[in-house]
Amino acid sequence: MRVVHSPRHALHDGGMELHRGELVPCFEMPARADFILQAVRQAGLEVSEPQAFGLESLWGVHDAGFVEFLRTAHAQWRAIGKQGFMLPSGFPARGMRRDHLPSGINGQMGYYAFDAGTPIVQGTWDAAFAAAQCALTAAAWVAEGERSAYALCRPPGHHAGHSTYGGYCFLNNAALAAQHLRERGCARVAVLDVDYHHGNGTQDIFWERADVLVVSLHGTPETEYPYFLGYADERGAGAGEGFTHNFPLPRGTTWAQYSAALDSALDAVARFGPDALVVSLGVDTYVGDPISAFALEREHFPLMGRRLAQLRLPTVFVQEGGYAVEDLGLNVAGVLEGFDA
Ligand code: Q9C
Ligand code: ZN
Repeated sequence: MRVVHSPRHALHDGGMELHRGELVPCFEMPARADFILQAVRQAGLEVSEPQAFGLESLWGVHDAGFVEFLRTAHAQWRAIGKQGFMLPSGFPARGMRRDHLPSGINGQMGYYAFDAGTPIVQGTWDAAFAAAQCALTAAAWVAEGERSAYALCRPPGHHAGHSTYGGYCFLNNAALAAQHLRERGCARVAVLDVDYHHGNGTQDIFWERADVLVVSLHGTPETEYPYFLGYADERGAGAGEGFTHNFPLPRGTTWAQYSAALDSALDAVARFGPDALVVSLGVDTYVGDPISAFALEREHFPLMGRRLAQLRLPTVFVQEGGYAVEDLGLNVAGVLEGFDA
């Protein structure tokens, strides 16, 4: 399978997040992509740079005002004399003006963000836009007849909604891939999200749509990020009712338990009868992950890839999370090699 990746990911660097009461460098760091790149090259996969898609390629998934905010946020921050990374410090909660966009940059951050762990730095927009182009390029390859492709995206995307960012995500790379496939002849597209965290952004984007199925397996939001979405009773609304499926699993979930839930998730995908599959590939389900609590071991990732291949669908893999940086490459390559085996 071919790999698409942009070195521009490295422009998103230098941000800090609040972790257990301390400001620490983000777990989502440039070295993640370096380790993955090394492992996929080691596995003999060919790596290319993305094609150029314009800003308008984002409109099918994201709100134009939100995109404009992301594109100009750091320049606005510098315009008020600030430097370094930007984090929001106030959010519109119950009883507040949720639909009013303040004119100042701090209020705008709180309006569009849903956590204080997703810093924007000077290079964030360029890196996030390059990651989106990687996902669109992988989708284009599959639309043109490739059996599968892997978009090595960084920053990740599945927490980013129609007009929201958070969870280290700015633009929803997997949703962009799914929308691209829809526009290139696939009548039905399934997104399967195996990242440890619920893909709340992808769910938000396709919530009322019957043409894109969203299936996510993840740590239960009762105790795990993003806490406020990803419960089993969320099934879509309007035309999209029944086209969202969530499989929340407890901390400590082992491969035996995970594998049973994966079977149910794959059944839901197969019943939908899609023309193509997008996999939101987070490997933060790994036992060694520093911010997650499942117990998957290295040998389980090729088994996961094998099971995904058994759907016999044209498949776009999009990189999401995974923070055990030194083991990340082998775990990702394990899924891809299991798929190709
Ligand atoms: N200080 C993805 O895996 N922060 N995002 C957790 C740690 C949010 C993870 C708290 C984790 C988001 C793409
Ligand atoms: Zn994750």
